[in-house]
Amino acid sequence: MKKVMTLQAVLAGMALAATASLAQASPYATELIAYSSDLTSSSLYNNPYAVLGAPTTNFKNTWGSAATARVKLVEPAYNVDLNGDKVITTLNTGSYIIAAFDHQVENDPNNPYGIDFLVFGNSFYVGNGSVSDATNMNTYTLTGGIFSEGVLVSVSQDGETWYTFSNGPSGDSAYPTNAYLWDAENAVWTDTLSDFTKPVNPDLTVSSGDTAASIIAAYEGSGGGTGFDLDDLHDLYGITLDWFQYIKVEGISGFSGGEIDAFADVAAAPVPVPAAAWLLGSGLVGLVGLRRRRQD
Ligand SMILES: [Ca+2]
Ligand SMILES: [Ca+2]
Ligand SMILES: [Ca+2]
Repeated sequence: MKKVMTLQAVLAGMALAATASLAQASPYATELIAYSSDLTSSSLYNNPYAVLGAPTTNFKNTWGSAATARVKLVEPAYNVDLNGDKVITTLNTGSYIIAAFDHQVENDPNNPYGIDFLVFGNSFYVGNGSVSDATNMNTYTLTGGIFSEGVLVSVSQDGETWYTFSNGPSGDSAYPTNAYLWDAENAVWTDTLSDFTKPVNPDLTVSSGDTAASIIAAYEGSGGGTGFDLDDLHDLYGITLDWFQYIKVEGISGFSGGEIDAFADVAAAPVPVPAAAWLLGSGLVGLVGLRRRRQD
C-alpha cells in the first residue's frame, strides 16, 4: 500500500512537471505588469489585458449587423473576438502598458532576418473597394498605402532599466496581421492559421496595383507583425542586449493613438542538419554498413 502511494505521488509530480513546462511554452506575452491610469478597462479599446496572448484571428462587430470576419492584411482587428472579449488596446499620448513573457526572448542569430520579436497592431493595407471574408484576394487590388499609427516600443531585462527603439520601428505599423492562409487556387480563405512567430521579409514593399493575394504569398506563411531586432539597440545604447523579458508600449505625441493587439517571440529558423549527422541520429549508418558488407 505504501509503495502504491509513493508511485501515485511520483506520477502526480510528473504530471505537475509536465504542466509546468507546458505553461512556460507561450510565444506570446502572458503577464500584465503595469499600465497607465487612463486604461480603465471600461470601454472597447481601453482594456490593457487585450495585449496578452496570441494576435486576434477573428472579430465580431457588435454594432448593427453583428457580422464576423477574419483578421486579414486588408481588414484589421477591431471591436471584440468571437467570445465577446476585447482584442486591442489604444495607446493615446501618455498611455503605457508593461507586459512580460514567461521566458527570456533571445537575440538569436538563427532568427529569420535577425528579427527577435514581433508587435501586432491593427494596421492594414488600403485596398480598392470594400472588403469582407467573401472578397476575392486574387483580384482585390491595393493602393500602395498603409493605415498605420505610432506606438513607441521599449524592452527590459528586469522591468526597471529600459531600452527604447526610439529610431523605430513603431508598433501598429507594417506588416499588417494576416491570420489565415489564403487558397489562391480556389480563391477562398483556409482555416489554417498563419505563423505568428515568423517575421515577414523586411524587404517586402507594397505597390499600387498589387493584389492582396500576391502580398499574402510574399508573407510566406507569416502572420505579419512589426519586426524588432535587439541588435538595433546597439547603435542607440552601445550595448548588446542578448535577451529581454519585459516589453513596454507607449502612446507617442503627435499621433492620434495607435493600437496594440499582441507580442510574439520569433521562432528561430531550423538549422539544416548535415546528411552524416542525420544518418547517425537515425541509426541508418548501421544499415548502410550492413548492405555494404552483404554486397562484398
Ligand atoms: Ca536579433
Ligand atoms: Ca491603429
Ligand atoms: Ca489582443
